[in-house]
Amino acid sequence: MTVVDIYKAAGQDQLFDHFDTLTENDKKTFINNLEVTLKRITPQELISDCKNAIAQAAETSKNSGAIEALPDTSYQSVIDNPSAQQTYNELGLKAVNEGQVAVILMAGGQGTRLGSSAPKGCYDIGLPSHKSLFQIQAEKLLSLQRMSKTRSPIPWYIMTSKPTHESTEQFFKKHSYFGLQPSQVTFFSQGTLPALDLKGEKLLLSSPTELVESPDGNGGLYRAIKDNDLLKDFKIKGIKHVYMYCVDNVLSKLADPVFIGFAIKHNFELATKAVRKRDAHESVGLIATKNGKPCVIEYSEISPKLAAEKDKTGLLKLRAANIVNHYYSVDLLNRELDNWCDSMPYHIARKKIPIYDNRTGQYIKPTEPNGIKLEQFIFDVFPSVPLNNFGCLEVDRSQEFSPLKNGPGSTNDNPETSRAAYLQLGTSRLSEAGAHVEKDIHVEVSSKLSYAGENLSQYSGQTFSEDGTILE
Ligand code: UD2
Repeated sequence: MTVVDIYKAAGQDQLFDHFDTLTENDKKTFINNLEVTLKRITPQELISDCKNAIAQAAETSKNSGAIEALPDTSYQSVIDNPSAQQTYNELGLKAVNEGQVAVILMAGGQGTRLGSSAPKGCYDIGLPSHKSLFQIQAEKLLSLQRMSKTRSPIPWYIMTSKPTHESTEQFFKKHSYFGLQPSQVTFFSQGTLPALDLKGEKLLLSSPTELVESPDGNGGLYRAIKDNDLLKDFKIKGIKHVYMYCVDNVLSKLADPVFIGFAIKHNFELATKAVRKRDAHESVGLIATKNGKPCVIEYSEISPKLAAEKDKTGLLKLRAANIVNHYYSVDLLNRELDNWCDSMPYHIARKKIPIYDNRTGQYIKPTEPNGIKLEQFIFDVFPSVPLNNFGCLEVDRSQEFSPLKNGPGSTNDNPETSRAAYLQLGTSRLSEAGAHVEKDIHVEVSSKLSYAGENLSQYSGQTFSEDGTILE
C-alpha cells in the first residue's frame, strides 16, 4: 500500500482533495511528511486512541467510585518535621555528592496560556535581576553542586519540543549556560502527534503539505527517553536517581536532596511531591489511589463534585496537589520504560487550531475550538507501580510551588505571583539567618548564593532597607 492508500484506507481522503493542484516538489514534500508521521503513529491508531481518550475522559468524570485519598503509609509530610527533613537531606546530598543524581526538565510545553511565543523557561517574571526561569534553575544546580561538594556536575537533561527546541538551545548558548558546563546539559526533543477534528475522525492540515501536529504531552517524555537512549547515558554516568520537574515552577528545587533522600530511605522507586490544594477547584492534578493503585486525577478530568468532596474531618477528600516534581529510580526506568511507551493512554484537549482549508485554499484562525489535540500525561505510569513502591512527600507550598501558567494581570499563577513568591521566600530565609529586613522590603536572594536558605549567616545582623536589593 502506498502512503496515500494507508491514509485513504483510514478515511482520510479529505487530505488529498487538493493533491493534483500541487507541484511535483510539493507532492513529494507532502508524502514525505505523511511518512514521517506514520513512523510515530498510523491514522487508524490515532483515531482509535482518540475514541478511547474521549470515552476515558467521560468515564473518569462520571465514575469516581474507586478513587480514594492516598493511605498514610504512602504519604509523609516534611512540613514542621525538621528531623525527617534533615535525615532525608543528608541521604540525598550523599547521592548528589556521589554523582548518582540526574535532573530531567520538561520544557516542551508551549506557553499558550501565558501568551508568550518564547519557551517558558526564557520568561522574565520581573525580578530585580530580570533573571529567566532557566537561569534561576541553572543557578540552583550550581549552588547544589557547591553544597554537596560533588566532583561531578549534575547532568541536566532538558526535554524540548519542535516549537521550543531551537530557541531553547540558542538561549542557553547566548547565556553561556549560566555558568554550568555545557557538557552537563543535554537537550532532547519529544515527539509530536497529529491533531483531529472535533469528532476525532479527520486529520487536519496546517498547510498544503503538512498535517497539524503538536507536542505529544509531557507523557511523551518516556518515548523521548527511549528514542534518545538516555538510559544508556545514565548507565555510563552511574546515575541511580532521576528528578523530573516542570519548567514553570519558579520555586522548584532541582535534584532536591530531601525528596531524593525520602525515596532512598523508604526504597520507593517512584515518588512525587504534593502541596495542599489552594481551593476545591484549583487547576492541579490530585494524587490519589484508583482501585488501590497510585494515580493522579487531572484537573481537566475530575468531576466538580469529587473535587469539592470533603472527608470526615471536613477537609477536602482529595487535597494532595500534584506539582510535577517526580522521582524515578533508574532501576524502575530500566525495567518499565518499554512497557510504558507501549501502554500509556492518551488524553484529549479541545482547542482552537489554526488550519489550512484545502478546498478553498484559505488559512483559518478559529475563534472557537475546532479540533482535538491528543497528549499523554507523565503521571499515567503511576498505576503500574505497586503502592508499597510509591511515595508522596507533602512539602510547604510557600517554599516549593508557585507555577507560571497565566499571563500578566490574570487572577493567579502568573508572573506577579511567581515574582512575589520567589522574593518572599528569599527574604524570609534572609531574616531567618539573622538579617534585619525592614517592613515591606523584599530582597532577591540569588539561587546561586543559596539553594534552600543555607549560606546566608554572613548577613546576620545586617539591615536591609532598600526594596529590590539583589544578593548574588
Ligand atoms: C500540570 C499537571 C497538573 C498540575 C499542574 C501544576 C500534568 C499532565 N499535569 O498541568 O497535574 O499539577 O501542572 O502546575 O503534568 N510539557 C512538555 N511537553 C508537552 C506538554 C507539557 O514538556 O507536550 C511540560 C511543560 O513544559 C511543563 C509541564 O510539562 O513543564 C506541565 O505542562 P502543562 O503546563 O501542560 O501542565 P498543566 O499546567 O496543564
